[in-house]
Amino acid sequence: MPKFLQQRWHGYYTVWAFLLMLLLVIIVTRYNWPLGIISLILVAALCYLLLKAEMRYRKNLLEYINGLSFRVKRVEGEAISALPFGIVLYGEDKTIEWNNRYVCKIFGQKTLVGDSLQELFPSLTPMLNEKKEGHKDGHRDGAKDGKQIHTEIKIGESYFHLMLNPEERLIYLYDITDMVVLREKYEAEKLAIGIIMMDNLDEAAQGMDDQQRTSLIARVTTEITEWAKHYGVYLRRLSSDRYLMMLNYQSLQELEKSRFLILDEVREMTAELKVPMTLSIGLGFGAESINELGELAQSSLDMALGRGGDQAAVKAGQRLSFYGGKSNAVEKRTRVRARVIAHALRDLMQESDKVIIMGHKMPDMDVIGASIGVLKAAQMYNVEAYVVLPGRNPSIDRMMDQVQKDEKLFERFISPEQALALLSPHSLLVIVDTHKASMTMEPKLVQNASRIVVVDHHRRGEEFINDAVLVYMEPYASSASELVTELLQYIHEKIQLTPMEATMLLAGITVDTKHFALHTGSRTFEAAGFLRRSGADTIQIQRMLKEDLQEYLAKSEIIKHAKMVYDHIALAVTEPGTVIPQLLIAQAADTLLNMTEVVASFVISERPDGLISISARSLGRMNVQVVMERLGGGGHLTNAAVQLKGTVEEAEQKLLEVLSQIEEKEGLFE
Ligand SMILES: [Mn+2]
Repeated sequence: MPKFLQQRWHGYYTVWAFLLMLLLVIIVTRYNWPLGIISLILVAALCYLLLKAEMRYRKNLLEYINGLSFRVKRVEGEAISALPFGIVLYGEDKTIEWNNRYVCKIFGQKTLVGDSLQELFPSLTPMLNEKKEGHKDGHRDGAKDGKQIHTEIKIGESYFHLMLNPEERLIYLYDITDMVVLREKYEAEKLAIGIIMMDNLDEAAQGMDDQQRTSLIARVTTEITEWAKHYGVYLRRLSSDRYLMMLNYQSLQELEKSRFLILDEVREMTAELKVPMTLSIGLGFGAESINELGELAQSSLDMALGRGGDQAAVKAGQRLSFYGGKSNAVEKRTRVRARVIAHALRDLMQESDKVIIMGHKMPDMDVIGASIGVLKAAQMYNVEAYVVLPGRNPSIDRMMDQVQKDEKLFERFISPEQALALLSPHSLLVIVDTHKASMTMEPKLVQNASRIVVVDHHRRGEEFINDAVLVYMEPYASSASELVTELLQYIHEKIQLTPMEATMLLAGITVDTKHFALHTGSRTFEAAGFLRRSGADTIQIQRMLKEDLQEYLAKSEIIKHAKMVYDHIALAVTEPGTVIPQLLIAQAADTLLNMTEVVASFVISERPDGLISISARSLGRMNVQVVMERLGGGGHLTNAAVQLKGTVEEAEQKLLEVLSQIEEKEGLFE
């Protein structure tokens, strides 16, 4: 019996009362002894009765408490085994030692004792092993909250919240099926907004009369409407070539699973009608507000268009995925955009105190050619202009030798440090041949510049210079030099290129098109024609492109290791330890494309900086950009690359895995 019960409030007072009574009896005895004896007997009797009552009380209390704790114990056992959540105790060897009835019900077995924990909860295995290591470190002082493992598991059709206390080797299972079902329903019903755009309606419908145009739009619309109905998408026309899509997440997932078949359907259907037309789709999901969702959809559409159209871009929170994009960008026949951009660029240049031109790291002839073109444009308006060039590399060495002969031109080339010093708040930074800040020669210039212009022909990647004031990105174009050549024709009516400038621009086009073999559209030839008229020297370009015997031998060494995979893909992996400059790796991939049957080529080798480089090239029937993006790289539909850490064998392994994934899901070739 607890002490406080033994010392109940009247305990000591009773003793004092008896002592007082005894004192009174003594006093009474002194005056009248017979009365004293009687009162003594009475006091003794009272004391005896009181003691007896006290004893009886204690006995009853004890009996009562014993009975109560017995009942509590009995109910406790009953309750734990009948609790509406599962309890499992397991031993050191990870087998189950005890479980309550509820757990049996979950698994539909009579008892689980003796079963292995790993078998019952396979998803728990890694966490259990992790904890084991924690044990060795000597954290044995009780289960702190941080040490408990919380996870969600699915058993049969039900979902459970699993709480594991490794110190006590105890698992609790709460049924959260209702919550999960509700959550899934909520997720599935979340809104996604999208925009569909017919990429080239104006071009395709050129030369058609109203009736033909209307019937073309009607056919495409029918196709899109049926597709939308099938996937539960609400569709509304915004303008003659744009539609608004509203759908829930579940439909979005199904669309992504189908890999946006509508893109292929429309492309094939219109190709049959001899008016090749493609769609671009931008979808946004997972934003906080509907406004943001609309913005996401628009920026996804911009991405899809920026990458050449004929594809769908889905932005779901942080995730960005692309689907389709199997055809090469369609060349636009109108040059309206070139003129508009040229005029905007002219105005920007005239408002600036300086123009600083910068290309991508490891500049190639396209960068130098385009830079010299932009330089010329600035000079036409007497604006001070400079080209950033941190140093030379083998691919521009012979070109720069030529530039050096022209002193006035050569003094315009400055180092990134000089450029940073020259940059003022009124300067204009023109970035050519790339649209990624991290890829530029000096990213600090991008950070510091207040006004940026981007002129690029690469498909738009996720990283993008967002605050550029003017963006001229045309993935159909062969090269930045081609785009700059077009701009030059509109930027000043009396433009007169020197033969040197024309040669440099033409060299840029020649290199990026592999002598007018790849990505060459009618506008490429038009640009080349303009440059040739301005005195471009093709023999000199040939001299700049001449190869070094040692380089040729190194390239042959790579090509010697080539083998064919998936019938049409040439894959060359150099021997481990062979170090080859990036430029040669890329050139070897180019060369492999010349072989019969080859549709795409991949070259894997170690670079001088220790990284493993994969260069990928394609003739257009396969999208190597997607392959490289999955490995963390990027580029173009026909020209992409990635740098990896590790060994060449590992890189080859990773590449083959990605190829087999793509082959399984959507097929490698168009
Ligand atoms: Mn280029």
